[in-house]
Amino acid sequence: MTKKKIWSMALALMLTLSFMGCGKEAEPAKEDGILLGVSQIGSESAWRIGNTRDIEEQADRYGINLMMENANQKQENQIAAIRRFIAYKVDVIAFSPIVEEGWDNVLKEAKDAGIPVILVDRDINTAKEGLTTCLIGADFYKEGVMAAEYLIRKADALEMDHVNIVEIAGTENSTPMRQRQAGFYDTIANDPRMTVLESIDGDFLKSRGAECMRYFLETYGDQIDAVYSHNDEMTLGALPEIEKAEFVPGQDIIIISIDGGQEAINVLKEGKINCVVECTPKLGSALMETVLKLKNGEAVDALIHPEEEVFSDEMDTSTIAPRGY
Ligand code: GYE
Repeated sequence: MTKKKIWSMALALMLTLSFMGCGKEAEPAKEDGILLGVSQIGSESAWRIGNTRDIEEQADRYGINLMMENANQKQENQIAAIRRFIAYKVDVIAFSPIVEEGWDNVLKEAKDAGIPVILVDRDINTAKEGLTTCLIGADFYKEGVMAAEYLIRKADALEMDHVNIVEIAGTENSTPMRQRQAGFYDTIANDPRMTVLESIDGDFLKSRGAECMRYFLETYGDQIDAVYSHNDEMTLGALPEIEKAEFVPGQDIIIISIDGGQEAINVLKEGKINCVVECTPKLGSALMETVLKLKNGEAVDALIHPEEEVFSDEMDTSTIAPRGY
């Protein structure tokens, strides 16, 4: 082999390797000795389970030691977990507040102990300044807007002159419930065809989604044109009830969901759900980056929203990539 040929082969190999590297996420440097305490809400949905898994995987990837506690849907368990993290002197605390109110005392304790707190996924409502450092989570208001915009387009396409909506809402007083509702209501307010017949708290649970839907069907029967459900689990609970009542979901009743987990996307592909607004649970790497910055005394962004899209029967659903949750 000539020298020239060896050089050109080596060059080709280097180029191939560098291109192969392009598609991969760069591995972060492993940290040593950082302890992060995370209080997770529970395991109510595929979203939540995916979020827990992502935080565990990313902590591992960054070499951050994780103390993760599952509060089983109870605020008092989250408060107790945060108190344990303070007693344990973790470096940083992160938590997804189940509801917005009632955190001032425990967060003041964290502040007095000099431990920075990151809000993950959901926000809090407080009059006190400086209890938390930042929020890493979805723009729920925008999700509500996108859900309503889809419904308006669908009503146009079907030439409907009025649309009666029933709403299965997420956990009362939680940020996604409040903002998904506000974004949706503000957007349909401009369209005189739209009426919300009733909204009920389905607590983001499949069983509650089924109960709410049974009640709606008994109360409003064939008046219902559309279901707006704040998460996939409640939607998946509602669909069999609609079928039992002999309506065809996706045809007789327009179904709109939020999250975009694999199971809901499969049902979208079958045509029983019309639209799923994405809410990504993959907040782990942004969380770990923020933990490192706080540990190093660097400034952090007050608000980090991931990019999200809409999946619907307006598109070729066969092109939707596997969702991973
Ligand atoms: O939509 C739902 C859940 O806070 C964004 O919580 C999250 C919501 C999500 O369990 O499925």
